[in-house]
Amino acid sequence: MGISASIHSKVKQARILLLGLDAAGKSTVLYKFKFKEPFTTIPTVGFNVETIQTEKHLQLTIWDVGGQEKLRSFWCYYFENTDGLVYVVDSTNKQTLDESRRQFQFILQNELVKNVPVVILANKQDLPGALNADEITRKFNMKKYCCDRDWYVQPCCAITGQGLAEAFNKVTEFMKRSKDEAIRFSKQSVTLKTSRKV
Ligand SMILES: Nc1nc2c(ncn2[C@@H]2O[C@H](COP(=O)(O)OP(=O)(O)OP(=O)(O)O)[C@@H](O)[C@H]2O)c(=O)[nH]1
Ligand SMILES: [Mg+2]
Repeated sequence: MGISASIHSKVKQARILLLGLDAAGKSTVLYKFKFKEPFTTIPTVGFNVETIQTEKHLQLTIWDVGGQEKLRSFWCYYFENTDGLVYVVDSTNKQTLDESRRQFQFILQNELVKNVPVVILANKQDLPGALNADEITRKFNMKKYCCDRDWYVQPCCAITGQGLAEAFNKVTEFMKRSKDEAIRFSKQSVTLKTSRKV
């Protein structure tokens, strides 16, 4: 886990997983963030993947996996080597919020994404009745279920792109922090091993 770089390249790579129920707006997020243009989506069967250079030395590979019910059992095949999870919620759809929360909490239990930082996108803020970030935070019981990792809830509108850059900046900041902590931890354990020998 953590941002990685090939020895031949200065550009670091990070793998981001974009999940959420069908029609939450994942593909709209992906293509708006990548191309900055309005995009007509169709329900994703399988996945879409795009690489986006967000900083001079950082490239994100974003995997957008279809969220229809029959496809959710395949989500776990994308978990390995994930550096950051961006979970998209349709903040207006009261009927699907409980199911979305259940799926989210199920993902968090998987060992392959243990401690992986999370950003929830509270999407469709342009529509009337959308729950705001505080309401989504409470509804998804973030303080309890994400107590073992960095997390953030970002309100957004995938159609206009509002909030998307902030969300991907946030997940990048978290990923860098967990990479720094991993380095610090491995240095500490080397120091401990060395001092034990003396
Ligand atoms: N009003 C509004 N509509 C949105 C927003 N984001 C997405 N949509 C619409 O929601 C519908 C579903 O969006 P998609 O991006 O295809 O949803 P998805 O999560 O990729 O769905 P699956 O591929 O089936 O998992 C589309 O009609 C989008 O135009 C938003 O922020 N506001
Ligand atoms: Mg899609």
